[in-house]
Parts: sequence; structure tokens; C-alpha cells
Amino acid sequence: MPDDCDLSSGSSADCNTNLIPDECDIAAGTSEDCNNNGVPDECDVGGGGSPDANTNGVPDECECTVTTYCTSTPNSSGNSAGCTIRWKV
Ligand SMILES: [Ca+2]
Ligand SMILES: [Ca+2]
Ligand SMILES: [Ca+2]
Repeated sequence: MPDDCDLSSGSSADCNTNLIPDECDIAAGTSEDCNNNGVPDECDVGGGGSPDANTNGVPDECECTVTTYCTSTPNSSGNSAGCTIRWKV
């Protein structure tokens, strides 16, 4: 077992508490890492690091299905009270 898969070294995170270092979860395909941040995506979502507005367990930044529709003119920050997020189907 490569050193980087040795949880006992204390150098590996295990955010999904399956006793397997998270980088090994990703390398083995146990966990997806669609946003390539080195954190299993279930932890991105579960830890609040990534939004999951459609609660499908996939960080929304990985999904190309979200579109913001505005019903009023966006303000200088690009958002307005009239914006809602809808999911393409
Ligand atoms: Ca793990
Ligand atoms: Ca990730
Ligand atoms: Ca999602």
C-alpha cells in the first residue's frame, strides 16, 4: 500500500469516515471528485463547501444544468431580487 494511502500516518483526511484516505477513495473511484479539489464530492456537499441546490449529491459546479433566470434588471453585482434558479430538464 502506498504511503499516501496509509491513514495511520495521520497525513490523510477521511472526511467520509470510511477509514480509507480520501485521496485513495478518489483514486479508486469509491468517491467522485468532479470538481478536482481533492475532496470527495459527498464531503463537498455534506460539508457545505459546495452548493447542491438540487440535492442530488453532486456539487452544483459540476453540473451544467443550472441557469439563472432574471425577471428584473441585474444590479451592479450581477444579481437581482428577481433572479431565481431553475433546473434544465
Ligand atoms: Ca475516506
Ligand atoms: Ca470534490
Ligand atoms: Ca447538485
